[in-house]
Amino acid sequence: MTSDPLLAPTREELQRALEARKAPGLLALVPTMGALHAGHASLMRVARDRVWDGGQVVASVFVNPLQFAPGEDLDRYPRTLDADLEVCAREGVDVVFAPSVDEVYPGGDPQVTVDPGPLAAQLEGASRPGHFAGVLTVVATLFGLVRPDVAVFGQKDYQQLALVQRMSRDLCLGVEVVGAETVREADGLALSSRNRYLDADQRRRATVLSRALAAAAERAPYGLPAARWAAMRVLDEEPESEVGLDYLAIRTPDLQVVIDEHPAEPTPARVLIAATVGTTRLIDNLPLLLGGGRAAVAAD
Ligand code: PAJ
Repeated sequence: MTSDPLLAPTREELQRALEARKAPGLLALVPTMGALHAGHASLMRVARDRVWDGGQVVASVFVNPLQFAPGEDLDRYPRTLDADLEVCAREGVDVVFAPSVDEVYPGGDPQVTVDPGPLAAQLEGASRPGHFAGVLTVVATLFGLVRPDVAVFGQKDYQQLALVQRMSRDLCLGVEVVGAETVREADGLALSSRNRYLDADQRRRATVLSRALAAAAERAPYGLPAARWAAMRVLDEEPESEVGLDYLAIRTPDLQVVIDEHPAEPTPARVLIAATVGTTRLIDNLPLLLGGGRAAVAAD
């Protein structure tokens, strides 16, 4: 049923590919930096389901220099286009936009960029200044080039998802931003292109992130301190020399508000974690229902 996607390395070829396959249905975009894994593939399936038969799915594969700080892994970030095209073909992607840096930023770094606002200075942004300005600038550029109706992002990068949703809303870009569930290894580790930097010992320890989040989610009905304490107990089992906690945060689902009181009613929230395992920085998050006590647990 599936055929090979059209590969478009330039803006012109992208436009031609979109024209050639012009369909009456919706157009969905899945932006990626390549090195595609089952997490990315799941986004393509969500996109396919969202546009259904009449529509088309575009995936972009572009390692965006603007979102990497000096000293980060821009140079060693894995580039695996042939394997990526196979994943896209399997998932029924219609067009793969895989441009060079010059193609996306023809005049060098853009003069006008997206200011991602106050949320971008917090959580991930606190240790990666400029990161979200780079992300939102390339996402806005991709939205301009592809003009999708729908764009699919992973909940794995929850703050990125929240900021892209906010950008589309605040700047009236007209793109529906859909968040897809995190795909995990059997032991709970969230799939990430950066997991390949972990050696065997670090790979074993890396499950501490998802275990800490699961512990927090399990204790969340008993309130904020119980949730935090449960997560910290899991983290404390790992030596600080091997696992360095950056943050463990509990916020409202839109990430705008830090929750610091025990809610009387069961209240949806998000728990987010960032930690460095060896030299690799990993992030993860889970939804949780905070407060409500034993009744909330029993009702589950
Ligand atoms: P990248 O890290 O390649 O991720 C592309 C998309 O895949 C993101 O929306 C991310 O949240 C999602 N993703 C990654 N791991 C996932 C997992 N385990 N389960 C579900 N989805 C997962 O995020 C970026 O690229 C870039 O910042 C980008 C948005 C492309 C802008 O350059």
